[in-house]
Amino acid sequence: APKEQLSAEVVVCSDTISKGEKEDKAGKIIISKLEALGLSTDYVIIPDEAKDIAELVNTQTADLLIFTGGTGAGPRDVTPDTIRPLLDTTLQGVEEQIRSYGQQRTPFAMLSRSVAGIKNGKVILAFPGSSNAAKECMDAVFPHLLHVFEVLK
Ligand code: MTE
Ligand code: CU1
Repeated sequence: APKEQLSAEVVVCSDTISKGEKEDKAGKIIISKLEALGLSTDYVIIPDEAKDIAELVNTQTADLLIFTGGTGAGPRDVTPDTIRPLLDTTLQGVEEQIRSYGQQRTPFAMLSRSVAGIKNGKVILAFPGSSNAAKECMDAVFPHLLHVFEVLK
């Protein structure tokens, strides 16, 4: 039987982009890659605020929720710290894949605290905010990550 279309929500976490001081590139790259894979997509920009991030994780209805930004080591980088305690399961191998793929391309990838896990049967990812890093993280895990939806049914 033909599979139902999977849905994704892309969340850009950035104080500067949410204030309109900078243009989003990473979120748009993620969207275009997801659409090329046949997913339906939605898009939102939020500041680097734990409250906004947690609300999205807790009320998530799309099959896949991808955050971009706030994974670094700065004082406003709260995306991983907020998401991780809310997850039901960590997809540790997916995190390892993101890190090894990145580190084969730039040693700076060691500074990302990317997250992959499951919450209420939905897949949650947190990628870095630079457009090149977001592109690399997408290439690292897709299309093979989509197999998780066969397992989650
Ligand atoms: N991961 C990949 N694959 N490629 C990259 O170029 N850049 C890193 C890292 N992860 C990078 C990467 C850099 S320079 C930083 S500072 C961290 O992600 C954190 O990014 P963020 O704070 O924008 O989320
Ligand atoms: Cu950096």
